[in-house]
Amino acid sequence: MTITHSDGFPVEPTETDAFYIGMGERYDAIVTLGDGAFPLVAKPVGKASGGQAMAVARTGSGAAPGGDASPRELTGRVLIGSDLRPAQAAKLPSRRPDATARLTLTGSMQPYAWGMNGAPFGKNEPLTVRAGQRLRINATNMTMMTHPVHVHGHTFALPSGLRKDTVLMAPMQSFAIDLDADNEGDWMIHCHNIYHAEGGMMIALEYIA
Ligand SMILES: [Cu+2]
Repeated sequence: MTITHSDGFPVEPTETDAFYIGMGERYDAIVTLGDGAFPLVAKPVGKASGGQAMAVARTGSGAAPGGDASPRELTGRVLIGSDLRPAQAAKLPSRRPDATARLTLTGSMQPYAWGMNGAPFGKNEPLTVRAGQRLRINATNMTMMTHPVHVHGHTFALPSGLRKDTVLMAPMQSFAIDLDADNEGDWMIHCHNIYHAEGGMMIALEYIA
């Protein structure tokens, strides 16, 4: 398949066998099918059990694949979305950041407690920005799990220029994300695994005068 868009923004079309998608991420893919009935399968990452989701794409006659079909592509080239390259039209205009903020993902399964910047939502300090600023958020995942980080009200650019609104952060991974503060209000930044967000992995982004 060929990935053409990430979170609605065009990317340099990229061929892959499969891709890793986090909660809240969206990808557009072009799939070229032969003649028959084919399984489209999603499996959880890092779980020995838990089953799989499957759809059948049919272009011709023949028996449908069974519910346990496991296409070999799932163990082929598996794309991580943040490795995609942006299409030119998706890039933010080049600009130095006016302000920076720190965003650290913290917490663990034992005890089951998640936070941002060292405390759960409600006890952590909101990030702040002024209208019109380019804000650079230096994000670090200090946990041993992967978290899909989602920003409300804005989209952001990774250092590659890739434009997204939700990005998977691997354990101990860091990167800067840049956003233009062009949507005044109070917004949430949260892990898109909602059970983590409900456990405290959220922080506010507030506009100040
Ligand atoms: Cu999470």
